[in-house]
Amino acid sequence: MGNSPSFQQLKRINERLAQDIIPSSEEVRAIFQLYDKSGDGVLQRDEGMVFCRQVIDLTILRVQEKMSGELGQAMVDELRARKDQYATQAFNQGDSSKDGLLQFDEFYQAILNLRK
Ligand SMILES: [Ca+2]
Repeated sequence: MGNSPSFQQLKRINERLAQDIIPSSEEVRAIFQLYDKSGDGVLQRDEGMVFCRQVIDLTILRVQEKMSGELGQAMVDELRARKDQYATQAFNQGDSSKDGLLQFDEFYQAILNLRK
């Protein structure tokens, strides 16, 4: 984890969201295109899951930054052990139209939801 261009971009956007800087649709589209390997303008489940696993990786980083001690470590262990399960949940939540794809508007909303 951590070194792919998409993850670096995601981390940067997340840091700016923490400062209440809302990314423009162009910025988010540039990241979306990194996940859209087939280039058809939507994220199929396998492409969307790459994004969702990175969202969990981001959560792990945040926990590591903000929580020390046993509780933080327990959360990190849990997130790592169940990463695919949490990523699947994130995908299903993000796919609000329930068609098994992440459209750009769903992706944009998922990015904005990183603020929570
Ligand atoms: Ca969808």
